[in-house]
Amino acid sequence: MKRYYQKDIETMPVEQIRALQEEKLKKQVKHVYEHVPYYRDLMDKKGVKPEDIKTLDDISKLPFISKYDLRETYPYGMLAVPLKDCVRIQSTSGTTGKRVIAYYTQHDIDLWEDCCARAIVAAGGSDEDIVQVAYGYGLFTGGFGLNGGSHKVGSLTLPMSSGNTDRQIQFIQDLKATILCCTPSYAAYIGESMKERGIKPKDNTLRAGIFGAEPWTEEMRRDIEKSLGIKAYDIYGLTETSGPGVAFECEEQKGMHINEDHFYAEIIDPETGEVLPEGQEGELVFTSLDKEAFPLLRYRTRDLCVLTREKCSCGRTFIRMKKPRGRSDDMLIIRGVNVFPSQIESVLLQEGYAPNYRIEIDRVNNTDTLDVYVELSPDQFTDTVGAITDMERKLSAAIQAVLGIHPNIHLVAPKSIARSEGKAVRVVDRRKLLD
Ligand code: DLL
Repeated sequence: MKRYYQKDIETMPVEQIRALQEEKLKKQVKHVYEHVPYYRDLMDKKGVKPEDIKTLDDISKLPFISKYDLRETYPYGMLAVPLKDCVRIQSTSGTTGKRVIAYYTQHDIDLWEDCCARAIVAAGGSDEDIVQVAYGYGLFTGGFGLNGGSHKVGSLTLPMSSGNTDRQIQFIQDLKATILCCTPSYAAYIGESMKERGIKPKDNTLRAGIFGAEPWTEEMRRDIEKSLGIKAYDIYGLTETSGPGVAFECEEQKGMHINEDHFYAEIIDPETGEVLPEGQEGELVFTSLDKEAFPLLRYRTRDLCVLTREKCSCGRTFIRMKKPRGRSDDMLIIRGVNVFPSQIESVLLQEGYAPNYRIEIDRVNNTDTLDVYVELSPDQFTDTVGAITDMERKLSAAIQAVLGIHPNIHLVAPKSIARSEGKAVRVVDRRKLLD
């Protein structure tokens, strides 16, 4: 039996979705123009007025918003309602500059939690489930977002937050959790830790996982599914649009359905800003159609991906986004070649290594160097130098075949690479320190 959280909306005919989006867009542009002086100035400079937005396609007349604008308006410059109407603030970690502060009215929280509830139901969740939320709680949106969604579904919610892996495993075992929500890297770590404790995948009650907040490959998905004995679903979102739940996977797992009644998605050429046709890869841009407090119009996410409207057999009509390849600013240019960390991750897992690795880039005598530190599992570990050198050579050739550049591979001892309980940091680019 197919299950939806809000069937009428999730399976709405495409023409109806577009009509709904058009209605909401017109209202939203007016709301922002009237209440956010910063965006009004941007629109005035472009010579566009709310009345000029008559159809969905007119959205291309509107100016983009980027992280730059959020920094310029920090902390309250994008607020579109009186502060007293807001009930919550969430924020990004601020590792790449000033934090982004997102504010929510109760209506905004409700729609955000609905989005997360849809994701949980799409992953097979119901009021019979026990949902262990091991995303961080606090300013990060992961914990509270999935927590709220789980409540709406009526599932028994375990607000674990991230970390304390022993306790995570104990709760999975003792309380018989059925759905685990955390980052994919933390899921891999929990799977590894269970194995170390002699808990076999069939010995735990988990049957699904809802993992996101960082890029992860199909190989990583299979690895986690095997180690935890579950089906692993992807979930996407960002603080600027509310948090997790902007898009989610259904049982088909062929891309994530974007909650189009709340978010209008575009793909643009990151260089020119031109809107690209469906199926072409580019930068994902979101417009929040009905958020009240922090309604960003045409927000440039810097995430690179592809949209498709191909019919999905789950019955949902929402457009799907493929797994994002990473942020445009995650792309490394090494000796003139574009490299995404996810390409390296795919090869490592295909070659039978666990997803414990660190990528280091440096510049020596004006030439970029690429070093990949890959951890051996206890089964792979050997202290025979010849055997290690052979394995390193083989892995190096496999990565070179994909990237076109030679990496220096360093196979390192089990447990020597730090595990992640949240978003994994796997790249150290020392060139940035030199610039
Ligand atoms: O990571 C919200 C979230 C929490 C999503 C829990 C999913 C689950 P931020 O910290 O603002 O918000 O980071 C947003 O993370 O622009 C992407 O680059 C990346 N990201 C999020 N989900 C995925 C995913 C949360 N499923 C940024 N695949 C986004 C790839 C993702 N990247």
